[in-house]
Amino acid sequence: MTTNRTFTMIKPDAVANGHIGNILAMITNAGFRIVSLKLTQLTVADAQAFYAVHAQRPFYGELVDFMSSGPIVAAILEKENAVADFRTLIGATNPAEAAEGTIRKLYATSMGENAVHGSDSDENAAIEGNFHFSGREQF
Ligand code: DAT
Ligand code: MG
Repeated sequence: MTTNRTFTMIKPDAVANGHIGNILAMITNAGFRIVSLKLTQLTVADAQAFYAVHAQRPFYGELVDFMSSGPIVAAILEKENAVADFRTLIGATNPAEAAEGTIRKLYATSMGENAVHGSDSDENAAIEGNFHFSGREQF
């Protein structure tokens, strides 16, 4: 089943580098509607839980430290085919491989500090959105 929502985070590198406005503009110009939005910071425990699927990977500790290192922007986004279209908009995980014009090509600094998160499935989009936002915060 395809739903029409995805979940994103503007990661600590992109927030620290002053890219919140430009990234949100790219997202809305690409046709996504903002369902939920906030500036927040993950605790270490939050980051460990959010990325639990990667717990056995060698970069997990680095990823958890980075994602809890400063404020992020969390958002739920709505658009037809949201998960796949948003992955296209952000580009490849490694910014060196990201297509021209993608958010990661423009704003990511490295594989680990790659500016934005995008859900990889409808199921995870719902889990991740509900991790950050209550039902009352989803418009
Ligand atoms: P994506 O964020 O494109 O869905 P992923 O789910 O495979 O990528 O990995 C989650 C995050 O972990 C990714 O955005 C950055 C970090 N990461 C992934 N592979 C990495 C690696 N080989 N070295 C360092 N960080 C990595
Ligand atoms: Mg992923």
